[in-house]
Amino acid sequence: MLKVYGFGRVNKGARGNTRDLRVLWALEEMGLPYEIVGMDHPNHDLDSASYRAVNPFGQIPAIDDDGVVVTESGAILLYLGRKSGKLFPQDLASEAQVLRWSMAALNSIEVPVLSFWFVNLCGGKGTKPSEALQNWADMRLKQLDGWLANRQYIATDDFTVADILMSHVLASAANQQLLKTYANVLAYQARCTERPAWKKTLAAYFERVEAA
Ligand SMILES: N[C@@H](CCC(=O)N[C@@H](CS)C(=O)NCC(=O)O)C(=O)O
Repeated sequence: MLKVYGFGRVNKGARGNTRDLRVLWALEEMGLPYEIVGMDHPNHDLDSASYRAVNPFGQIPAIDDDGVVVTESGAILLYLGRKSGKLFPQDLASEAQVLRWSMAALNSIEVPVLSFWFVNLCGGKGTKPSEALQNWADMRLKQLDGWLANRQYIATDDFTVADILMSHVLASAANQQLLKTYANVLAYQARCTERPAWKKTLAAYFERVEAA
């Protein structure tokens, strides 16, 4: 049985925003069976030698699919898409678009959004570095808004794993009030998160994961 290492207990600020949700959402969409290994973050479960053997970075998420260990949410989703044949196109040209937009989500968008969040968290709010990071994130989001003007989904005409990655990264941007003016991004984000599989995944997560 496919094992998903996700949070069982996590600090209340992170609860509902963690990257194991990307994997759980994909599995729900794909209808693949799995079991969750719930990790207690405040109890330092991620620092244990046994978990470091799974993920040397000591981070969530990770999967163990009958001995195939994969970490990094993007790599996991691409693996699951390939394995299930769902949310992942079969032709090379469309597959290239899914790879392209998965990378864009985790690199071109997540890096500035996360950097802005981190600098502010470390006391940098209102400083020049914070302002510069906000401008960087804003530039990428504006460009993304243009791309989404006539598109339902980010990579192909259908919903793919790239949409799970992009819409989850955009949720962090929304939490930092970075999305306000971008109508196409907002409509896209709503389109993705209105999906029953996302709602079911989030409800089950809140039922299961304890706040610390
Ligand atoms: N690049 C990784 C980042 C994973 C990551 O940052 N995970 C966070 C939770 S969302 C984590 O495990 N944080 C705990 C820690 O670093 O101690 C991915 O996309 O999977």
